[in-house]
Amino acid sequence: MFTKLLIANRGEIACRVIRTARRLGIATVAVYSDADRHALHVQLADEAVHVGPAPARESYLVIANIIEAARRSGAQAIHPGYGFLSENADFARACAEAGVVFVGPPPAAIEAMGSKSAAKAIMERAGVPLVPGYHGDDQKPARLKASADEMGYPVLLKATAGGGGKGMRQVWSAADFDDALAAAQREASASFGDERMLVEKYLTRPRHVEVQVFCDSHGEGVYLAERDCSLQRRHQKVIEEAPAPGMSAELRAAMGETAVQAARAIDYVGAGTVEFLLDEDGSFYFMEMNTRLQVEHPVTEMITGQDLVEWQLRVAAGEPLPLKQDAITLHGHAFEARIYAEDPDNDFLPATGTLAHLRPPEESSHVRVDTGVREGDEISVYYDPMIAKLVVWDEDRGRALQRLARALVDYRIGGTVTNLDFLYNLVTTKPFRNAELDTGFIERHRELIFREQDIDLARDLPAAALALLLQRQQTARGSRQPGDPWSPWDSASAWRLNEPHRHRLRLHCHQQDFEAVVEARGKDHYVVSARVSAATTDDERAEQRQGATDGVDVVASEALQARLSGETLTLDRDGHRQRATLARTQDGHTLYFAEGACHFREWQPDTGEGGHDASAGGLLAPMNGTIVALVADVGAPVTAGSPLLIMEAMKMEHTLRAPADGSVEQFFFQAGDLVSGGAELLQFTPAGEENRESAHA
Ligand code: MV4
Repeated sequence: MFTKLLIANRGEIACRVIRTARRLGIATVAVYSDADRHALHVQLADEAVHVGPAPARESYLVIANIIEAARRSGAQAIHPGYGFLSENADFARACAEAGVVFVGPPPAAIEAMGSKSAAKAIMERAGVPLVPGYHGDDQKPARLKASADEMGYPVLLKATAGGGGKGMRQVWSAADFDDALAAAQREASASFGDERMLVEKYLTRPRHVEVQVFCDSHGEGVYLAERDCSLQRRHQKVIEEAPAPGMSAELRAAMGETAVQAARAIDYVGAGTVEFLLDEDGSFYFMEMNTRLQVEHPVTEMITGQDLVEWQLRVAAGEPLPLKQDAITLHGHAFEARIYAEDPDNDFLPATGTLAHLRPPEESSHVRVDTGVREGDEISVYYDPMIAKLVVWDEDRGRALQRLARALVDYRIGGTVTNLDFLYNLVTTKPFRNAELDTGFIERHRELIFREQDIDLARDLPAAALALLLQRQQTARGSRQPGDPWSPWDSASAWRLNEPHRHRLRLHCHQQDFEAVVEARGKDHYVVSARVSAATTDDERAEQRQGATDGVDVVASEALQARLSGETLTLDRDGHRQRATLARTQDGHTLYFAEGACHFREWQPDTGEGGHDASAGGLLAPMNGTIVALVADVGAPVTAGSPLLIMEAMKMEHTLRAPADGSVEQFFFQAGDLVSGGAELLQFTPAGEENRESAHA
């Protein structure tokens, strides 16, 4: 077995391979680009070699740089992961020429499967079933049409040079064929420079079922069951599961043996995946073969109990397959959800940002998180915006699905847009629960999946108000130098002699402004009122300040108590206790409940100069810095523009001024404190608002 392995990849797959190598006592070498200098996979590896600038084509894809990294580090083998150079026959050859073992198939096998049409021809000769159709060289329209007429409509025109769904066109009747063919040829010529077509029987509701195969260098080959990957969007897999729902033992054996037969047809060695289209009548047809370990391999690992990277390393080191076919047993059901920084509400555009808040669900024998990022990492613009693969297992599909839904809710990510809500909505639809799977699922159930999430103001608003207040008090307590813990000046509870300790908060959430009044009674806090602030424009707010417009209560005053410990908010609603996680985000906060999340921020009344809410920087630290002096007295009236607090940042003094006539209710920091950019520094009450809530109590 190798003593040192170089991983020619990044992100979650690099971390995953390193994890297995470490378990096997193999030293690891990471490679990294400029953008990945501080990435998790570099930190996890024993050594790391810089291979070039951020763009993959200048670093991870430069064969010479990867080979040089192996030479410099003395790695005996290279694991390519997936993507990047994992299916590059030239790279596999370069490894062999450099005397480094390529953890993957022979270059010839990679090449054989590289062309979809050549692959189909090889499989046809090997007796592997293909979709009924015509793959011939005679490309005369009459010949192509005759094949369509013979197999019956609908048919699918596929560009021979196409792949991954590109260059496909459905033809539903003979009358449409000529025009459709001409259009498909034009597209193929424009896209691939090759207008050759193949004609196939169109399967209207196929499933994408792929079989994991493994072959060693001693002529042994096995299959490790199948994965259903039908849930795809624009040919990108979204959710994968194993085993495929509804598979009989006979069908599993038939597809598995056919997959091994396909692998043998190209003298395969290593981990491979044979993709089939599974028709509604149980017929299955070869689609393509992937000559690498796939992204979704963990679901196979979860139901077989095997570590496929360990198998790869052993086979690459010349060892026989760890198990014979009859020793491979399946137990339970597994799902994988791909968590991405992308915006499902904006055509799944990749998102950017910093992972300001990142709390994966707790891992266990039921929950596995394969990730390559940590809290605080930037989502790189140079690579695939995958945050993690969330993998769950349980005894059967129903229980595994329950685990998946829960784990998606428990996955807390703040600072960038993600597809978590989309995934949760998808896996909780009835058709998915009923395993009504086929490659058109997402498109067909789009309305259901993108259903508007119910806004639960009665839950969100009081909780957000309490969270904000408790978080402020927690910050104020945390920032004060240890003084006299009993000094009333040191209290953050806004205790007032002979008066209810009431706090007025202005929140913006679910696209509306709200005003809430919270009363502190001992260690508990009660939401006295929470109402929509009718003021939605600056003028309306100004008018409302004159008391001209009252909001409408969205929650009756209720005995909602709350406590905040760290990030955990415990809410007690008349004895019904629930927990939520509070996270700061770039422009406010997010409260994560079991059933969903609520994003909110504080807003300040309009002062006429814009910057109406705290998050616009009115009373927030403009950047990291140090508090120099508190220049206003708590409770003393000040006029708009008066200096309230001075802080030093970037070698300059910054004075925070009163946004309006009014007074400072509370400073959250003292002179000498370090504050981070965006931190709320004080609570300011505009003139005429001090006792407003008493009018409404
Ligand atoms: C098909 C098909 C239906 N009938 N061939 C899409 C890309 C490539 N892998 C093959 N694909 C398909 N070929 C026939 N004769 C439907 C698809 C297809 C598909 C296949 C697998 C996974 C997702 C898919 C999404 C759309 C269409």
